[in-house]
Amino acid sequence: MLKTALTDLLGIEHPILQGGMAWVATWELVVAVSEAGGLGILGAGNAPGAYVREQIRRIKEHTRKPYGVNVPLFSPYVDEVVALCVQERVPVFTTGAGNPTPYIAPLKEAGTIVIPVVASAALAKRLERAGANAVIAEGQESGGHIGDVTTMVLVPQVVDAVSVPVIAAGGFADGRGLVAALALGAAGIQMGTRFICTNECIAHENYKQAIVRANERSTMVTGASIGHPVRCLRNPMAYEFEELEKRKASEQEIVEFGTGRLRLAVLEGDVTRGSLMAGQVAGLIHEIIPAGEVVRRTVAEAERLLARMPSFIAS
Ligand code: TUI
Repeated sequence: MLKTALTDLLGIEHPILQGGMAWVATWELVVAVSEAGGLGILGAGNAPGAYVREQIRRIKEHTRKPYGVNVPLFSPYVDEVVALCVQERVPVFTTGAGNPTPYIAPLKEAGTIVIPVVASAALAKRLERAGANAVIAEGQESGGHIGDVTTMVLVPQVVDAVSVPVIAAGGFADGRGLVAALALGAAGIQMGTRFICTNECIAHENYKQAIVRANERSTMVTGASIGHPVRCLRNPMAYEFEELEKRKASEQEIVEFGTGRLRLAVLEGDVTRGSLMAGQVAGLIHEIIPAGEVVRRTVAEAERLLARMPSFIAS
């Protein structure tokens, strides 16, 4: 067992969070991760409150363990989703892609632990002052919407900037990564891409297999020109997106081109026209296994490595 400030804060057994991925992180995955002793996080994405409420109902039916809900702050339904998470007394709330300051106080008053994703030490500091209980420092290796600093340099700088627990994200898929994160001063890790390739994840088999086939150079970033950089696997959709950006198509044209692409990949398995959001760590993922197995293997490997560490000190 690994005990950190994160396992203490959340009342979980292992310092592992499952990223709240839009369309991908549904109640099935959340329940599997939380039941295994990590923290499963529902991806609200751009979904309306009614969808999120139904998903929370399913989670509560299937587990008594802590779980979380994630909302990207560009969702048109943020206010409605925050309000229902307050009503439902959701244990943990994480945010992405923006500054969640206005939402922190109402959530905390309902007893919810608030953990924003940050891509800079400056925002981490501001959000600690605004009351965040912990922060997730996410590097540019991640899949989906990203910042521009790598995990390796972001995590220790966020650790130095705040006193709340820091969770490292971006580039993690196994126990080696967990040990590295702890060495950088983090209290745990969040994994996204690794959890897509699990039996409980509802993503289409084609999406999972595309990740299994990928190597460390298989991703690219689309959308940077419109201020919405998204890392995804290279495919015809991503190259066409890149062409639009190169010929300086209007923002409206680019947004219209990108809309609905994630759903196409996740639900329909369209690996040509869909956006296969994934992190650079895709190259480390070689098989589809149960989500609980991801949690158990990651912790077991980290424990083995940590036990070996003292042998590196020369006497
Ligand atoms: O949120 C994410 N990743 C996401 S959200 C998402 S949803 C979606 N996107 C496209 C189509 C359909 C659905 C996909 N991927 N990660 C968390 C994250 N947050 N990464 C980086 C940031 C971030 C960046 C800048 C957080 C704060 C920030 O601050 C800027 C500011 O506003 O101060």
